[in-house]
Amino acid sequence: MKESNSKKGSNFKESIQNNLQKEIIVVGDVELGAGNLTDDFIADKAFSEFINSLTKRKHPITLVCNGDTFDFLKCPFKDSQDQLTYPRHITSEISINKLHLIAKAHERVFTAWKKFVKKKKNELYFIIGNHDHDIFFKEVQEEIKRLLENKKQVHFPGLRYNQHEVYIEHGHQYDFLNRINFRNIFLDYNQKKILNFPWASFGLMSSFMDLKEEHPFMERIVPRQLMLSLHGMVLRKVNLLSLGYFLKSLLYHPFRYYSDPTYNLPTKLFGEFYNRLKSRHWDVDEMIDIFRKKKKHRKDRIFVLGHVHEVSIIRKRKKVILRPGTWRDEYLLNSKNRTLTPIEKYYVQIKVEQDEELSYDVLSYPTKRSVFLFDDVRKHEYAYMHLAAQEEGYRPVYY
Ligand SMILES: [Mn+2]
Repeated sequence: MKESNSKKGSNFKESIQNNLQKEIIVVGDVELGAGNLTDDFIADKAFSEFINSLTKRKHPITLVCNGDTFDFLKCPFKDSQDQLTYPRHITSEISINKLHLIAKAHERVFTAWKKFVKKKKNELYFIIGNHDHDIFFKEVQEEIKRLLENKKQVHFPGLRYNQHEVYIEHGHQYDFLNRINFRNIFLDYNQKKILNFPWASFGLMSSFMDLKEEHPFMERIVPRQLMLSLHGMVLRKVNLLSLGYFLKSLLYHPFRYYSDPTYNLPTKLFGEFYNRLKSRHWDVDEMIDIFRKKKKHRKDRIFVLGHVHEVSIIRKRKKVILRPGTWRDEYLLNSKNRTLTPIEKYYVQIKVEQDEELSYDVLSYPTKRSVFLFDDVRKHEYAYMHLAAQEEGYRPVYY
């Protein structure tokens, strides 16, 4: 991907100003958390400056946050004794409690969004991803609007944005482990409405949060398999927890928690598991293929997907699939010299002309970060959590 030059961009903007109807900007997988050890977002300075730069542009801007904007899944809940816990039964009250922790930990971002929608020409969209299913609660949507002090220009279109032949979706519906049953978004539990998460998300919340707090940096490293191959202890813990959760889901939970619908046996999912094991079919890039097959007949021209944290432009005939990657803190591990290079932040830019003509690009938003050494980080994970936050100009709340 080519580096963008913001100066050049603004000249270009002025020269085509007359024809430009609006600009659609898409960011994905921002993953704002509570500012604790399970929160992987530290780019507050860069992200808020980026939003502020959009606010300053003269033409109308539609900013689409394409799912997993909020990391509700890994975000703790603060109980009445001020303890941080990870409950499994998520009511709208619990989601709003989490939202308040997120808004406090990332005030700069909320302030930037608030200023962005103060301009009447701008629109802000939040699409739902697998980390922010909590947005399905109308109460959560209302609370976000209240925090951003705007009712009219803050939108929650559900799973997708689809205007001007532009189709934007997070993409977890093409990932068999994380997709949701759209007909059963909520469950009834003790006369309360709670979120019905995919089996993998329930497992993450109830089994993996201790490990994440113990090794908060390791999960920021990709490729994950390579990281695990260099960190035997984390590999063993992940394997043990996964196997444990799998077996418990199968043999224990359905009986122990018979009346709790969040422990229902995911028979369909296990069927798919079994088929995949049999055919050794675990292609990582298959999401795009599934997406293509399902959306083949759509008339849209530009598709934007997130979820897998990849940056790419894939053209086929007159259509294009764009992926702007993630804004959370992530590192690429080099197997030869065992260095960790911070992954750059990207966004999708789509220009809609007066005659509905479209043009697009995937651009980087440059930040200054240094390269870490894997073996140092492995030894001093917490120290490097702080160092990374410091380099991004972020002050964590809880570590
Ligand atoms: Mn996702």
